[in-house]
Amino acid sequence: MPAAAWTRRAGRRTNLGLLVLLALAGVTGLLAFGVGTPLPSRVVAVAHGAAGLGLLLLVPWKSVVVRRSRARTRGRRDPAVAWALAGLTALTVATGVLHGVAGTTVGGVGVLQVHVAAGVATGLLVVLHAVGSRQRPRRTDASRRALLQTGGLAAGSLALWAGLEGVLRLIGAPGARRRATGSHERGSGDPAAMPVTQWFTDAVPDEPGRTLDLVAGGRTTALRVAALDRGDTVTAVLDCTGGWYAEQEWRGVRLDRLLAGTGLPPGGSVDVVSVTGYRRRLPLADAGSLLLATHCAGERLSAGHGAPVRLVAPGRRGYWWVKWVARVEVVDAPWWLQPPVPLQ
Ligand code: HEM
Ligand SMILES: Nc1nc2c(c(=O)[nH]1)N[C@H]1C(S)=C(S)[C@@H](COP(=O)(O)O)O[C@H]1N2
Ligand SMILES: [Mo]
Repeated sequence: MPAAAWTRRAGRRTNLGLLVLLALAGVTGLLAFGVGTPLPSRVVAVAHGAAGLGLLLLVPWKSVVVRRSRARTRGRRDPAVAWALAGLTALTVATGVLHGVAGTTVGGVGVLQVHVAAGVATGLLVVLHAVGSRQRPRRTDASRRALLQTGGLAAGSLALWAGLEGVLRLIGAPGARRRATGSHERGSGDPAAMPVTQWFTDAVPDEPGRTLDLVAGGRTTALRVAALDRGDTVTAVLDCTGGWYAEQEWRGVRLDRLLAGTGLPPGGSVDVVSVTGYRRRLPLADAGSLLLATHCAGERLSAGHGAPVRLVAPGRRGYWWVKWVARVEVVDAPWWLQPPVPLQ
């Protein structure tokens, strides 16, 4: 079958377009885990959605490229990586959209977890595939036509994203009420209905701690947990990278109040360490907005939600909200000197 007239230009630039969109989707996907405040979250989520959906626009051209390449290299090139890449990309886009439309789990499977795993695998295969079929840039890539094509692809991708959002609103899908991060609401004001989630391999400890070690200025003070309920409250959204969020009223003690008078190093950080070993390091400059919480919605924390005390880190994604806190230590090292996400 001859290629339709409008796909005649399928070729090298189709591949470059796919590569750029995949790279953009990959980078913004990873960035999505790093941002939690409304505006940056929105910008990242829109760019991510548009880049991912934009891949679909290039499918007609790519299928022509594939047909030509098969005719040319019949039997000489093992297409296994290429087809695995196509399958994983389709799975990634499908689960991304499914999460947007339907919610966080389908049949007990976390849709976003599958999406992220497929996305990361896609990224690895793209590298393998692109190294095997390198496309050299040419002078004409900066031509007027190429610029128009790029602009058209960008506009089409954004239009596809906006169209999907419009459809969600029209049909009243749960996804129409997603937060800027893309997360769905679960159990706001009702901690019992809020999911209990662990980042990776961590588990609810059998023995919750009874004291919290405060290490600052070369001294360690063991604080009884009861002494941490000082009536400081904050209403904040816990937004898990698994794709759900809940707004709660948290109560306990603000970190700057807890640390007052301990002699804080300028530019220093604070390590918040769980009894399980799970830990995060945050800038001391943020202490005024951080809370060590013993209560949620007026009730003592449940074991799953971090009893007896957990960190509340407004504007940060859920993996910063260390549960079962056993130690708070002021350190000189910068906060970014740590793995970008927890390892357990
Ligand atoms: C290159 C691979 C990837 C592609 C093609 C892709 C594509 C997509 C698509 C099409 C959506 C739906 C957008 C929408 O409904 O507006 C989506 C959503 C999402 N993706 Fe990806 N993605 C990729 C990798 C990743 C990675 C590696 C992560 C995280 C580490 C990630 C995180 C997310 C999140 C959080 C959402 C939900 C955003 C929302 O609902 O607005 N993605 N992705
Ligand atoms: N010690 C510890 N704290 C943790 C985690 C963990 O695995 N271990 N998971 C984090 C993640 S990813 C999220 S989303 C929240 C979930 O809090 P919840 O279980 O109370 O809903 O806790 C955070 N605190
Ligand atoms: Mo999470």
